[in-house]
Parts: sequence; structure tokens; C-alpha cells
Amino acid sequence: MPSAPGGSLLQSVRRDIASMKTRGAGEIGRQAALALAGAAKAFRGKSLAEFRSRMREAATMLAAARPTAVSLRNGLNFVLAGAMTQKTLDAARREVVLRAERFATDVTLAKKRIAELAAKELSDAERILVHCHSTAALGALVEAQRQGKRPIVFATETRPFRQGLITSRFLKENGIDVTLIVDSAALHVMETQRVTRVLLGADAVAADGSLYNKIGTRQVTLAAKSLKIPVMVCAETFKFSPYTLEGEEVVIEERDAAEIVDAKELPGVKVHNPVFDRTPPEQVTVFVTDAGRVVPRDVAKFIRARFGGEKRWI
Ligand code: RUB
Repeated sequence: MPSAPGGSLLQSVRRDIASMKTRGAGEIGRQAALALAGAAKAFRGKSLAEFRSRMREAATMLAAARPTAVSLRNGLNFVLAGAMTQKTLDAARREVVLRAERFATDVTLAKKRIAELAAKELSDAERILVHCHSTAALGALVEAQRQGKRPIVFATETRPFRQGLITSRFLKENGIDVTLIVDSAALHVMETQRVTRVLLGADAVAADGSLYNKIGTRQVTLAAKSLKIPVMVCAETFKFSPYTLEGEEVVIEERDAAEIVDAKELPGVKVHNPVFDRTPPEQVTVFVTDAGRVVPRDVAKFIRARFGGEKRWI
């Protein structure tokens, strides 16, 4: 909604999400929900119908910025319900703002709960491999460290965007023993460094129990399976996809080849940059959610219990 008041805020949040200035599934969901509240406050029209259609348009535009992360659509639908269910413009605006604030708070609370639950599962001095940068997974490590468990972490670099550097810096700042490795060293390091667990975040969890997360997750979890190392995924409830219950497939986002290499260095060479992948359920041991542990075969039941009957607008 570029011409509407609030349009520039929406555009700048969308740009930050699309360019990965704001990134990580939880954070982009939180920022998008708050942007919708900002647009609701700035709406100057007089009709509820126009408000609803502007809100929906804005939510659709924000959700398209990163298509794999279902946290975006789940958060935006939760906020949109405020616009769609209230009977007056004022009440609708108020409810949108309240819901956005509640979602933003829930994002933080869910991470805290997951940190407590996941940390409980970790033993003292566990040797843990992490991939990419998941604030939900890192919360568990910080909590374990706070409890004196002293985890020893190996962080993959995570090409091409190198989120592993953010992870390593964060862990170091929190006093946690961390070693950065290149992605292709994952299997070798798991074996030679006696890694006992792989710890991950999620962009989406599908009804069949499969996990969508940063590209390379599938390889890391396959390596873990070959060495019988358990894979624990920290995933807030809003990372579970109700759309997949109805058979919708999770879209794997592809990004600009320039993130991998400057085209001028390789004239005529095609470059392909899928940034997420699908890990099948048999490569995940458990999802630790804010509502407790969920094993892959119970994911459909979990999604039905959490989202069943809820209306969705985008
Ligand atoms: C980030 C990524 C993270 C999940 C979970 O990908 O794959 O593992 O988003 O993150 P990108 P969080 O860098 O492309 O956004 O636990 O912080 O929600």
C-alpha cells in the first residue's frame, strides 16, 4: 500500500526482511506483525471494509518477503484476525495493535520456554553441532551455560550468508566454548570431535514432521543419522505450518546468485542459490516447542490441536 500513510514503514520493514537485514524466522515474524500494527495506526480512511482490505494487502506483501518462513504468515494471520473479526473501524484498529503486541511478546516468551525445556535435555559438557543462526537454539545453549552445564559447540560457517559467524560471536560473548568450522567439515567434525547432539532452529515444520531450515540442514542431519547422533530442533509453535495439513507445500526460497559469487568472476556459469532445504522426519529426533516436546510422527496432531478451526486470511 505505497500511497497510504504507514506505507513507507511497511515498505522499509519489507525491504529489511527481504534483504536479510532483519533475519531469522522468529524475528521476521515479530517485525512483520509490528509493521502491520504501525500501518493500522497510520490508516486515515473511514471505512472498515477499506481498512480490512489494506491490512490484508499489507500482510500479503510482507509475507512474500521470505516465502519459506511460516512464522511470517502465522504471525500476520493472528494480527489480521483483529481487523477481520471486529465490527467497527476503531475496534478493529485497536485489536490489530493489541494482537501485534501480544504476538511480539509471545515470540520472546516462547523462546524463553524453549530455552528452559531444551537446556534440561542437555548433559554436562555436551559436544553440540549447530547450523546457521537460530535464536531459539542459541537460547537453549545460553540457558545450559547459565545452569553450569558448559556446552562445547561447533558452529558451521553456513554459506553463503555466513550466519555461523553471528552464532559464533554470540556464543563467545556468552562465555560458551565455540569453534567455527566450514560446512563441508560437519561430518568429519561430528565423528572426530565426538559430537553428541545436533541442535537446530526451524523456518517451518510441516504436517508430516519434516523440517524446513537453512540450506545444508539436510546434509548435517543425514550425517548425524549416519553416526546415530540425535537431532534436536527448537521450534516455536508458530513455526508449525497449518497450510501443510491441507497439502500445501513449503516453498523453498531461492536468492540472488550474487550472494554466492560475483557473476563477473565466472562468465557463462550458471549459479543456483536455494537457501533452505527439507529434512525428512526420520532425520529429526525431536522438536522442542514452547508447548513441550513433539516427535515428528505427532506433528500433524500438534498442528491440528494448535491451529485447527482457526481462520486464515493470507
Ligand atoms: C535462518 C535460519 C534459522 C531459522 C530459525 O535463516 O535458518 O535456523 O530461521 O531462527 P535466514 P530463529 O538467515 O535465512 O533467515 O530460531 O532465530 O527463529
